[in-house]
Amino acid sequence: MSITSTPLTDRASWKSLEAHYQVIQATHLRDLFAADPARGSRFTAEALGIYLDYSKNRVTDETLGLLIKLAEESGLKAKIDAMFQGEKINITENRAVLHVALRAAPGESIILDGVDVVPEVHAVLDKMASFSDRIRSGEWKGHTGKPIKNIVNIGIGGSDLGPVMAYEALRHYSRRDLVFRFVSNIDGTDFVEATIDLDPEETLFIVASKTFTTLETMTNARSARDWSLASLKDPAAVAKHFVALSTNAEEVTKFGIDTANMFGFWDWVGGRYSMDSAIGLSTMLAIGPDNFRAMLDGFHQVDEHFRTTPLEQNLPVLMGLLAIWYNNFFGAQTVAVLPYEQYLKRFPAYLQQLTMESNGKHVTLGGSEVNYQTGPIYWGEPGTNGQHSFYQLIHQGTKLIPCDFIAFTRALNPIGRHHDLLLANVFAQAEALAFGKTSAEVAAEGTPARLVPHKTFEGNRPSNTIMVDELTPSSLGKLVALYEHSVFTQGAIWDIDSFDQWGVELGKVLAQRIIPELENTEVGSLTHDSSTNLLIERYRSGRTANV
Ligand code: G6Q
Repeated sequence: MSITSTPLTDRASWKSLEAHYQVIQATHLRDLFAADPARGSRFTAEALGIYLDYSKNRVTDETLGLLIKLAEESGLKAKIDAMFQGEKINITENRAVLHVALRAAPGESIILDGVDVVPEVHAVLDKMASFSDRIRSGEWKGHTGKPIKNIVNIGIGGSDLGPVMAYEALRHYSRRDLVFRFVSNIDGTDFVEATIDLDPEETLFIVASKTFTTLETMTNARSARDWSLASLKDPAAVAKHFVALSTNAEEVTKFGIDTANMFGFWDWVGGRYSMDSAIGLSTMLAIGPDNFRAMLDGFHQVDEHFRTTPLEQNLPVLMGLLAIWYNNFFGAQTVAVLPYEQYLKRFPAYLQQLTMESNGKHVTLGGSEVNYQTGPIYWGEPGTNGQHSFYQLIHQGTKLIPCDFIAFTRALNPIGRHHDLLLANVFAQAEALAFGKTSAEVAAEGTPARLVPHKTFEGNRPSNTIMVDELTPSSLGKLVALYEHSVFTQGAIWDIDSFDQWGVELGKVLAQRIIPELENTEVGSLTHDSSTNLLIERYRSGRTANV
C-alpha cells in the first residue's frame, strides 16, 4: 500500500473543511432542521437492517461532500482494498490485517503469501464446533467422569474483552445451565472470586492467549492449574480441564496442554480484532455453533458492505467521517457510546480497546509526528443509567461530546411498558441534546429570572442514532463490524497504523525490572527515580509489617 503523499492538513479538502467549519460552527441544529423539513429522512442511511440517523449532526450537504472528498484524497478506497487483499498494512509489525477472513463464507478465497486462508479458518471453526457440541451435550467428561458445567476463560485485552462483551450481549441465546466466568486481571482477587464457588471436577479452563506468554494470563493459568490439581491430584487431569486458544503451539505444549486441545489462529489476527477467531470459543460454547456462525455472517455482511458500497452510503465510512469532523475540526476530545440495551453493558468497554488501542497514535505511517489530533477517547454506559449521572455534563457542560445512541426496535425481554419507556428515553435524549430549550422558553414557563440561565439548554449537541430490529448474534456481528470499519476509516485518513500497539510495551518492560525488586528484597539499592524508589520501599516495608 502506498503511503498517501500529501500531508493530511495540506490536502485541498482539509483546507476546505477548515474554512467550512468557520461557517458551520455558528449554525444551530434548530436552524438546519427548520430550513429543511426533510432533514430527518435525508440525513440517514440504511443497510443490512441497520438504520443510521445522522441528521442530528452539525453537518450540511456541503460538509458531507467535503468529508467524502477528504476520504477520496486520503486513498480510503485503495486502503480498504489493500486490507481485504491481505497486503501487509500493519507496517510496523509487517503483518497483514485479515480479521475479515475470519468471517469469510466457505468457498470464498483470500490469498495471503500464496495460500488461501479461508479453508484454514473453517477447519478451526469446525474443530471448535465439534468441541462445543461435546461440551454442551455432556459427552466431554472431566477427569473424574463428570460433565463440564463451568467454563472459565482466562485471557486479557483482546483475549478477554471480546469474549466478555459477546457473552454478555448474547446471554439471551446462551445455555443457562452452563456457568461462564472471565478472569483477566493479574490481581489475585479476579481469579479467586471467579472460582470461589466452582467445583474443579466440573470446571473447564480456556487459556486464551495469542502469544501464550502474557504475564497476566500465564500467571492466572498457572494458578488455575494449581487450583484444579489441588483437588483432582493427577496431572493427567489437565488434558480434560484445560484447552488453549493460541498461535504458539510450542508454549502451549510447555504449559502441559496437549495441542489436540489447542485451537489455533494466525498472526494476521490482531488481539482486539480476534473475537471471531478461536478466541471466541467461550462465545461458541455459550450460544452454540449455529448462533456463532450467524454472528460471523453478520460481520461478513458489513465487511462486504464496507468493501463495495459507495462512500456516500457506506455506514462505517459515514460514522468514521463524522468522528473526524468533530475530533479534528470542532476539537471534541471524546465520543460517548450509549447503548439502550442492557445486554450491551460491556460494549463501551469493548469499544474502548478497539478504538483507542487502534487509533491512539502520534506518528504517521511514514514515522512523522502528526500535526493534528488522532483517536478520540471513547466511553459510555448503557441507557438509561447514564441519564442519572454523567448526561448532565453532555447537556449543559462546556465540552462538546458527540454521542452514538444505539437502540433496538424489539425487546428481548418484553415485560410491561419497559421497552416503550426505554425507547422514549433514547429518542428524548437525542432530541434534547440537539434542540435544547431556549432561555425564552424557560422564562415563558414562569421560571424566576435568576434560574433561567441554569435551566436553559443550549442544544446543538450532536448525535447519531443507530436503530436495529433486534439484538441477535447476527446483529451483534454487524454492530461490531460497523465500529471496526469506522476505526479503519479514521485511521486511514489520519495516515496512522491502526493495527499495532507499541504504547503498551514500556510499562511491561519496566514491570519486569520491578518484579525481582519486590520478590527478592536482597536486590541491591534501587535505582529508579526518587518517587518510584520510595513507592517500592513503602510497599516492601508495609508488606513485611503485615506478615
Ligand atoms: C490487542 C492487543 C492486546 C492483546 C493482549 C493479550 O490488540 O494486542 O490487548 O490482546 O495483550 O495478548 P495475548 O493474547 O497474546 O495474551
